[in-house]
Amino acid sequence: MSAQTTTLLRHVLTRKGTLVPTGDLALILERVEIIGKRIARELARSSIRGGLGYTGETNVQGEEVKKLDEWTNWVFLDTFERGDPVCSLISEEMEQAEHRTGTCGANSYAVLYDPLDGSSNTDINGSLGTIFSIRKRAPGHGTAVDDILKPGSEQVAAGYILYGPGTQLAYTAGAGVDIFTLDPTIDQFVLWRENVKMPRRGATYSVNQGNITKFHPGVRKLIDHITSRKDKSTSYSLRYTGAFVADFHRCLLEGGLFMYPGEVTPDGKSKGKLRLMYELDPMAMLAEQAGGKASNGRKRLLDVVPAGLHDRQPIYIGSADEVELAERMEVEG
Ligand code: AFP
Repeated sequence: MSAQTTTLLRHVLTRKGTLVPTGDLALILERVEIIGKRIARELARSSIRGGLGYTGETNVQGEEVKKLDEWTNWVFLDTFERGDPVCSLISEEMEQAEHRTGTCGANSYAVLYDPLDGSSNTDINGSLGTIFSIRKRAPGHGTAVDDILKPGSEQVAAGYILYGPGTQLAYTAGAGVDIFTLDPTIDQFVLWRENVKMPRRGATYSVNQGNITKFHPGVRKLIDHITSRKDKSTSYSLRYTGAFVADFHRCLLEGGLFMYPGEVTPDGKSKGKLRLMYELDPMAMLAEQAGGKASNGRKRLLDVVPAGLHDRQPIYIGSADEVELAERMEVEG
């Protein structure tokens, strides 16, 4: 370990201007860090440990559950068993919140999370992620979670862990975005980039273009526009991994646009796939903290008020220029 190495904990303890008091943030991120290490280690060997494939169950979203979805969700519950100052765990994989009632005091937090994002990639050794969002619980609220059903602008911290060739953790607590790389030789997340800024314009776009016939005409116009640029300086390349974390990570570092538009249903309404509170709000906070933007096509995502914990929304996220372009094209009808 070099004398210059800054571990995640050291960094959190010295970071100024965060929305979460340093002590609380350190306690929460120390747990998230353990979760990241546990999951990274298991993913690396899951193919030879019988960890791939489905459980045979469906989750609250009506999707088939993979063994790793179930296991990673359990890792959160287990690691936050003595959660102080985290009192509530709210997961994409669970219908109801789980509470650590002993710790639901005046100064407590909820962690909302997608334990394994991009789970279609598990069986092909593709990139995967974990997304987390931290919200302050309102004083006096025990197990009712209506205090959590607030816009994403109420988040006090958010981040993700990307399991790629290397494992990286990005987070913001309202004072910029910092990225750490897991150094396996010392089993520590080490600071890699501080106060990351997303370029104002990027050269890639990410979308499941196979769904194009289901999108609103505005989205098709946007894709036509993006794919019709002829000169190298204004044209775009398509990049899509099937894992939001991996695609967003590219946008964060190099700029560009990630979108998951609403699909127009037979009644003419458009519906997003990605989950507002577990996936979109945390990434929107990171994007804005890095100078980028996040929209549902009509308004700033962080202003959208959820009606329920498992709400979905369309998303256009990334460089400010591309997100503004999407909004101008009236992508959501
Ligand atoms: P899971 O987390 O349920 O695996 O879903 C992945 C995801 O929410 C997001 O990570 C991807 O960008 C998107 O769905 C992929 O969806 P499509 O397969 O429909 O393109």
